[in-house]
Amino acid sequence: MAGEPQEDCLFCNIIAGKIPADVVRETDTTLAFRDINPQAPTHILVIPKAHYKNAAELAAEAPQLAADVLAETRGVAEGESLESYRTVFNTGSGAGQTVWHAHAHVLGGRGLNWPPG
Ligand code: IU
Repeated sequence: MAGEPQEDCLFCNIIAGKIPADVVRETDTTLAFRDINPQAPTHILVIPKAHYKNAAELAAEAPQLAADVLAETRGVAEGESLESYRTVFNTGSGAGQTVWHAHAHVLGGRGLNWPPG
């Protein structure tokens, strides 16, 4: 059920402390940790602690939590002293989503091209 922890979800298991992660920030409702396969000098994921399968479901069912995630992307950027950065929510497999727990990528520390691939 949306919002409930999923046993087979990688990010739920990181939140539960069952799988280690390089955590950089935490609030009551969100967790931010370094991506295991960084695509930029800074590549941090911000996730809601409650399980929603992607940004679309999160925005529809828990808009305040979606706002918390967005606010934390700014916190991450400030914490990493990023003047320019990109926030990405891959939503759906066609857009490159591979982990089915909503997450924002915060990418920075190098120039980023537009449009993305
Ligand atoms: P995506 O938007 O669903 O493709 O992003 C999933 C991200 O999760 C991706 O950048 C992976 O490198 C990252 N990740 C991780 O940080 N730790 C893991 O154990 C696994 C994936 I699996």
